[in-house]
Amino acid sequence: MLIRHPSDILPSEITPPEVYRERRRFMQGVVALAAGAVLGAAGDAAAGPRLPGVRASAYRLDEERTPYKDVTTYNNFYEFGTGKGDPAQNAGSLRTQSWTVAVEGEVRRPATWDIDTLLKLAPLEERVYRLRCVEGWSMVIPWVGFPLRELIRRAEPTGKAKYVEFVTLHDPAQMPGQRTRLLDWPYVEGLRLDEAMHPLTLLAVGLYGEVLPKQNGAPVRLVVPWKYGFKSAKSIARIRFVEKPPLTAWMKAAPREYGFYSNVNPHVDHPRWSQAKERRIGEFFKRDTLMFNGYGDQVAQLYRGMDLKRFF
Ligand SMILES: Nc1nc2c(c(=O)[nH]1)N[C@H]1C(S)=C(S)[C@@H](COP(=O)(O)O)O[C@H]1N2
Ligand SMILES: [Mo]
Repeated sequence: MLIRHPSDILPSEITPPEVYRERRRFMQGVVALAAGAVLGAAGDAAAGPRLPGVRASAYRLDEERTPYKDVTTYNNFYEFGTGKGDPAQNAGSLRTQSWTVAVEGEVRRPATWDIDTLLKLAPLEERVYRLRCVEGWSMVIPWVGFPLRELIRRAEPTGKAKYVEFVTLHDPAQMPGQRTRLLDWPYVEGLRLDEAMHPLTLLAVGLYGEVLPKQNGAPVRLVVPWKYGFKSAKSIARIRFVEKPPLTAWMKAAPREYGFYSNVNPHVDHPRWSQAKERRIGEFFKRDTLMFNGYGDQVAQLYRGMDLKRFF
């Protein structure tokens, strides 16, 4: 993120809004999912173990899904290197077996979830979301997971819980990037409690119907589709409920460039580049970046009365 500069701006394209109201397509999707035919139909060569019992959801987009190949070979995961191809190349050293997620802090029921129990915490659904990286590229990814609020509900936050902190595994033996001083490890992200409770906020355990590839943040990662991609912390080991806004890894590294909120906003430029447009991976022409990444109808009310230039 600190290194790459998005290039020139090209004429706009009009991005269609979400069409999950489009009942017909939705039903087609349900049938396709039930038949397990979605991957074949998309021509995507998914490689990993399938996740059983994944339901279709109403979260669908009338936009082409980014091919599996691109989703799993063009990544940001600095624990495994800064090149886009590095995570796919190097994440093999991550051990995702016997993984646990500690839920702690201002909760009545702190717990340590092992990954198998976590997978059964709520029904798994497929949700197709846009992902907009702060660097100026975007993808459309069919995640598999469940709303984070399902986990939060079970943890029973106390009245003091105002924010949620997400902490990636810290183990330089498994994550070679953590032997560098690129960031102040471990990777930390945060949300306001109401953002974390929002129905769009997903705890993802898979994509394209299969177990999450390591380079995409196995075994469990956050997906917050209306915020820049870096808010969606990968390979989460801790979820901590706190009173004060967490100091995130990117805020520590470059406080002028990365704020706590980091909502996708075409009207608030990064100090070093415009955020008005984006390049969808696989496309040639840039398209307009949408306010809240196109999820404004669902999330704008979270920020009513806030100056989003100040709270960037
Ligand atoms: N732990 C960790 N999480 C991370 C990152 C990272 O470097 N480390 N990169 C972020 C960034 S900048 C983006 S755009 C997304 C990319 O997710 P993807 O590779 O699955 O598309 O992951 C985010 N989560
Ligand atoms: Mo990003």
